[in-house]
Amino acid sequence: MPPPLVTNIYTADPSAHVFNNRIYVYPSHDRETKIPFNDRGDQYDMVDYHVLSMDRVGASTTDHGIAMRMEDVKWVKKQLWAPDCARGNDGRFYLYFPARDHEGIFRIGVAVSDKPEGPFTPDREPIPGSFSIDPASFVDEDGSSYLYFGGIWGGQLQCYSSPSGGTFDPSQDGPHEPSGPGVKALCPRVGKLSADMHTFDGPVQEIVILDENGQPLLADDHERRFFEASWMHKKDGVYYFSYSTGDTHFIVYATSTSPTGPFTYQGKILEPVVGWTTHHSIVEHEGKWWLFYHDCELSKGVSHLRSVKVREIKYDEQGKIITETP
Ligand code: FUB
Repeated sequence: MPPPLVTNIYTADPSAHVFNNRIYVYPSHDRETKIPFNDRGDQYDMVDYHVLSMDRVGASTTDHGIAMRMEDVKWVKKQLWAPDCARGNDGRFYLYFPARDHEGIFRIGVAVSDKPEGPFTPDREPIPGSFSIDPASFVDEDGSSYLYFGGIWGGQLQCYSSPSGGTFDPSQDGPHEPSGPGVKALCPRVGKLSADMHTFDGPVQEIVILDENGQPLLADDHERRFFEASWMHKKDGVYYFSYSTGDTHFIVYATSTSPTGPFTYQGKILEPVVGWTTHHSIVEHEGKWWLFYHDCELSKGVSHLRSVKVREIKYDEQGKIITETP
């Protein structure tokens, strides 16, 4: 059983990247609260971010301390959820983070630093046209940058009237999602980032995830449909989009020849961990591929007190990821 990367704080939702040949991990910083548990996720009430880093997997992990505080982001009311970081073509580092605004609606913000470990200075407003949760950045080999995002239930994706957002229906906030025979699943969103990394370069699009027959995944297919925790990595020219299935607790993936899809469902990466949520990232370092993920073993199963871990993943000769069992 891998140990947590750090035990001085609870950490979750790890987004790992290699910058300057060092692994940097951008996690949520879980904390104890007295907020009652519910299916909106109110108990996940985080107020700052820490950045972790290490020379390589197995080496000691550095906790760089607080990289950004909620109180420094004027548009945020509460709940700093799963972040990610990208290096822009200008060499600066852009932290993307979701949080509820003063109307209780999740938006995605961006904050900037000259160093991968921060501290990060937030923009005054969220990214125009952003909504929902769990931003995951991806910089392609040609320098194009993308932000994948979205989450259902507490992540509010089901509240929106159109793929690019549209109107917000607050009555759908919480554990709601489409259902019924033949009804398509809600899908994550992707937006191309502008050259300055602060805005979307055009409207965001829905990512289509198809089954083995080329049909969109259905809403009632809870073992495969998208719930939250988007991640993108590219290996041997193939785009691997991975995500959590939420209430069935799997990390699964789909592949495409394009960063914007359509993607075809391929299988599971990680079986359920201890705890309700599961959230991950995949990164290559020193010739191996690493799965960063979290579980609740250290807190003995308290769902909002999670710890980030890492393990190697392997691919078969066809490029399929071999499923990991915690
Ligand atoms: O950490 C808060 C939320 O829990 C994340 O945004 C989700 O992905 C889930 O891990």
